[in-house]
Amino acid sequence: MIRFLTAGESHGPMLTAIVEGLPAGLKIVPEDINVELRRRQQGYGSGGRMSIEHDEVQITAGIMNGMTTGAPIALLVENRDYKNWKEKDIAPMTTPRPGHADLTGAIKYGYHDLRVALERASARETTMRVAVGAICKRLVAEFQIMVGGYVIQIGSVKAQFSDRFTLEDRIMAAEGSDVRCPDPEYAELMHEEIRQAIIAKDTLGGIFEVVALNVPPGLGSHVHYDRKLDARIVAAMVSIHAMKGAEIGPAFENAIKRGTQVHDEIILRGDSETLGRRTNRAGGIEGGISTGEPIVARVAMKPISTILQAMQSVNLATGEPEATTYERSDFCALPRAVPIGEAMMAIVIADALMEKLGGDSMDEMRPRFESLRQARLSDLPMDNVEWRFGYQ
Ligand code: EPS
Repeated sequence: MIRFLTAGESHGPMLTAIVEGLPAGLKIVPEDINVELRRRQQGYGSGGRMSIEHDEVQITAGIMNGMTTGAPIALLVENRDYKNWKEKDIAPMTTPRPGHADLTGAIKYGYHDLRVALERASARETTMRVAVGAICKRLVAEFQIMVGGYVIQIGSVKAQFSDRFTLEDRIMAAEGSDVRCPDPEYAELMHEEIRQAIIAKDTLGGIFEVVALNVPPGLGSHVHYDRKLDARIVAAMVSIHAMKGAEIGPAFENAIKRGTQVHDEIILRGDSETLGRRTNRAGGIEGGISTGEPIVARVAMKPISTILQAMQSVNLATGEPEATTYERSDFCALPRAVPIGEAMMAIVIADALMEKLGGDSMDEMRPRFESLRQARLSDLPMDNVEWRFGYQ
């Protein structure tokens, strides 16, 4: 339903996105997008580039007087660093960095200078994902759906949160942390972990969680692989630069437990009418369909592959073994990765919501949202004698 494309290179003149499929009548002002762009630029462990860029969006199509028209929305963010690079006469890069797209990009496209691959493979591209995600966040917020995230692990420092620390409170608390970790004690340990990595001229990865709250039950589907909401979320997360794994809920922890210790028991709430769950180890999705519980995705980011220290490689021009040379980069991008994960979650949820509700305008979507079937006994008629299982 919602399609988007991004274009642009890391040090080219600008980044562009076009997003299509949003309804008419959604209020959007540039500040809605700029807030998210700023969040993506903050965090301890960044390299020098973030002091050059001050990302600000220009909306060039699809929004009139602060309201979506239903037409494709075009967005543009300038690269301030472009002016520093356009005059530069940079020697071709011929020694690929392990872990980056330098070598694989060159094998695939036949580049003679590895810089051509890295310019597009750079995580600078995520600026536009965050811009598109900001619009999708606005859309889902109209239906009280909130998307947020926080860091749970950096390097070897793994935060443990009490169950009493609600997801909403974690999201709020993370906002005040320069490592985007909601617990100040763990945040300090993570900060120190990054500081030590910087001293050691190395990089760090980690794990963050992205959550979507107040998602109605019934988004996604069990009927086909490409309609499953969990599959769509995992694919969206792993499509982000340096993200190598994603799970819905504590999937890998669940894998080593018994079924009775994993599945979320179904209960009747106090009104004896609404169905609920005692726990949410399924991460808000069963059978590829949202349950109505919070959707929780955990995402694993590898350490950034541009490293101050040299790593063994081969100079493709000379054919000789050669160590990599340093390129400016971030040391740890976990804090900055969270808003990107949120953007991808918002895009998937907005897409699934549009699919469920249909409609060309917000006015059409609202009453349809109100009439969605809920996890209530009265919404689950089991009394139709004609509509039964059978293969006749
Ligand atoms: C990146 C390398 C660095 C990062 C960049 C991603 O850029 P530069 O080579 O200009 O120092 O700062 O990320 C961004 C520019 C950004 O906006 O996030 C890379 O190679 O992936």
